[in-house]
Amino acid sequence: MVTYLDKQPAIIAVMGATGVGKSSFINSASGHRLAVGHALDSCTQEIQEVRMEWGKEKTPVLLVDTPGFGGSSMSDTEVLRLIAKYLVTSAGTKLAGVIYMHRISDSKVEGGTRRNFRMFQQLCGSEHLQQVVVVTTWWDQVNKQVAEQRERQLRESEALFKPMLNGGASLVRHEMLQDNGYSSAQSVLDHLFLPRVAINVKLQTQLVVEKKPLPATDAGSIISDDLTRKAKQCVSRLVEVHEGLKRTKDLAIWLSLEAERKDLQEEKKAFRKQIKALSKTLNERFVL
Ligand SMILES: Nc1nc2c(ncn2[C@@H]2O[C@H](COP(=O)(O)OP(=O)(O)OP(=O)(O)O)[C@@H](O)[C@H]2O)c(=O)[nH]1
Ligand SMILES: [Mg+2]
Repeated sequence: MVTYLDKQPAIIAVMGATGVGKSSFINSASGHRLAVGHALDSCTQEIQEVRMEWGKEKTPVLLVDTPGFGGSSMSDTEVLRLIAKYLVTSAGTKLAGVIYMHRISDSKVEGGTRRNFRMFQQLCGSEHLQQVVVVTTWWDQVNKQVAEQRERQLRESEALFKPMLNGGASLVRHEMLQDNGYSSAQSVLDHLFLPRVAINVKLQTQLVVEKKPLPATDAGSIISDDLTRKAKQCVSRLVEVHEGLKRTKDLAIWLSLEAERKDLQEEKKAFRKQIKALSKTLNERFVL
């Protein structure tokens, strides 16, 4: 087991869907002023590193802010590529821990949220889960009883956090009401500093040791399978629309089908572009 040295910063990656509060959490923990989002659009578009010192021993820490999955201004492919590249180049060696943030104010855990979490699970793997903390945010926006009920569901659902928690991960709350969330953020970090070990996540092992291309890694294949499925759906709907255009004699129907055809062509182009971008990493060499 590798322990990190006092002089080397302990690297902690912060991940999660767009808008959950990753940059805000890093600001709370470190006193920095990273840009935070104002709209539904994703805010952070690059990997950002923030240095801070932790605890009485002033352990140097590098908090790594990542762009969120599920935003409209960056595709999941771009986000995963950035994270993958960081994990095998800049972070290079080992991580002190990984934080996954989830917004407790979301009334339903929908498909997109489940998918993001599945991707995160695949990125982490099932080893070293004691170095993973799932952090719930936005407690101030929900009635406490409702939020606690949701927290229980997150903890107990096999499709959500239960498998990771059983494997040793922690589920903790981050509340920003007092001292801009500073003490809450410090206690989140406590969960990662008690074991004092440094780890590689599964994505690093698959890219560096097993030399897999990104789309063939477990996290990459979630995106790649998803894109392929959506592209196929798009193509089969296009075939139906073409048939409809040939057959219809009704002008209003023809116009609406023609508008749909144009949209579908654009969608098809966008999926192809993303599939190409993900496969581009096939020829990339990630070097430690
Ligand atoms: N009410 C409330 N708002 C929060 C909380 N955490 C973050 N926010 C707000 O949510 C918005 C998005 O926060 P960010 O920190 O930019 O979220 P992010 O996860 O970094 O988002 P991306 O960079 O787009 O991935 C900002 O307006 C924050 O002020 C919270 O606990 N409660
Ligand atoms: Mg951000």
